Amino acid sequence: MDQSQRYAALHLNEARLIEAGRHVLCAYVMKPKAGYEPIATAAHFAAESSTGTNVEVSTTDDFTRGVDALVYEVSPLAEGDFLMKIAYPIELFDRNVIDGRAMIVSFLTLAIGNNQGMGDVDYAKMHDFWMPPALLCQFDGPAMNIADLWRLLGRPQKDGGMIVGTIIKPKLGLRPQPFADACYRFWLGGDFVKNDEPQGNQVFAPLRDTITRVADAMKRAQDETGQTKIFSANITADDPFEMIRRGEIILEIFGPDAAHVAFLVDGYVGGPSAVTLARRQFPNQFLHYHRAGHGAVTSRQSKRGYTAFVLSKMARLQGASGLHTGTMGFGKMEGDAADRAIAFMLEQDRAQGPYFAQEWRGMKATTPIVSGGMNALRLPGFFANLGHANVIQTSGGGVFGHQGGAAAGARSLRQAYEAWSKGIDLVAYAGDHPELAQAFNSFPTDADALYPGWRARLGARSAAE
Ligand code: CAP
Ligand code: MG
Repeated sequence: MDQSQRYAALHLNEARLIEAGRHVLCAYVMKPKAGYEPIATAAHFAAESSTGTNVEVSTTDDFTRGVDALVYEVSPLAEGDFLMKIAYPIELFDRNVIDGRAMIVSFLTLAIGNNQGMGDVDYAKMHDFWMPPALLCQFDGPAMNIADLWRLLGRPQKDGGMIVGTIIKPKLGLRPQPFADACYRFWLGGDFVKNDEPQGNQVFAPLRDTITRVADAMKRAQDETGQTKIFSANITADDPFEMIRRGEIILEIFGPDAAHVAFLVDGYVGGPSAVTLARRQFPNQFLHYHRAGHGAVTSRQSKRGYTAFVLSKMARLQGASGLHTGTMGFGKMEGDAADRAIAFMLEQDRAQGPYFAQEWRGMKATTPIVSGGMNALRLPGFFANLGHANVIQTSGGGVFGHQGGAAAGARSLRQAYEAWSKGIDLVAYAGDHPELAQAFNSFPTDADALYPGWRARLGARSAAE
């Protein structure tokens, strides 16, 4: 059934829709299945994503029609794809009974819901969306971000610079004491330690035992260095009550150092409920959104779902204090330099997306967390691309694969940040910073690729390190 008469409104003007602010606008790249007409397919997509189904139903009334999602653009792209833009009336979106606030699950259920498996759509992937002020203000947004961590670390609240972080590796398999020892050793040189995304309450590392030893390691490292240290503890679980209990246990164990604890949530696999639970149950803890698994839908190889850019906008709306934003082609995960647009969308009050400019109207920024195959050698290129270093950077292999051990690995990251901040060539800076010099020897393949001739320039020193 062709529903374009009802659900296609190609006369609508986007600028006017934005000015009116009564619709969420979504941009998709869509391909109709062979034999299906693009506008009719788009109209069916909008119907299934709002007030319709595949046939007219007798119960539809004028009010229903008044909240139809409307396709307002269908433009041909390459290879049979179409840019499809849909305007969703804000009335469609579900609101909490407890406080009237908006929710991401409703946004996803409509805008990336049944429409992901329709018989007439080969694929459709959301590349951007625009949230109007009337609904934007109904999302929690972040309670805290990097500024709160800089305050803890005694740094300026603005441009406080890179927070030197690590992920305890191996990803799994450390019992409580070796885990705590790894934390302690890193904290002698670094600021921020996180659980790796699957670490929690494994039988060989019970959470209470591990966290007790980590809290002790934090105390000793703080005493030894005179500096505040931070731990990002994974509280992700299927059961929300388990998540709450884990958070409570962790804060209780850290006691006077509880303010130095962030809560890590695997936000993609845990889903929006897990993110909002952490945001609302523990508003005084930095909410560390790890996105493990997101590649299933965000990868460039996936033509369905939504992009990493869209994931990031949803994370800020939900209140992530920090979000993994990838390494923009400088690390081991998928991504490229243009992904800096994700960081800008998270940290600025107005940023341009692929299709929409978004005003955040004072909603707190979400801090980019940079992770994935990084080490000291890769940092300068990353910062040059991003244009700043006000991020949390976590290197696992880049620290625990450093020849000098974890503390030296941490120092090499900080030295790389210092060199970049001062505009000093990394090899030159390594000349009088031994831990950085050791990083060249620890990661020679990267060194050769990024700094040709480094061996001669570092001289005997690098060989002896
Ligand atoms: C990095 C990491 C991160 C991924 C996440 C890992 O370890 O801990 O979880 O980088 O990717 O498990 O691989 P390394 P992203 O530093 O040892 O690579 O930040 O892109 O979501
Ligand atoms: Mg990890």
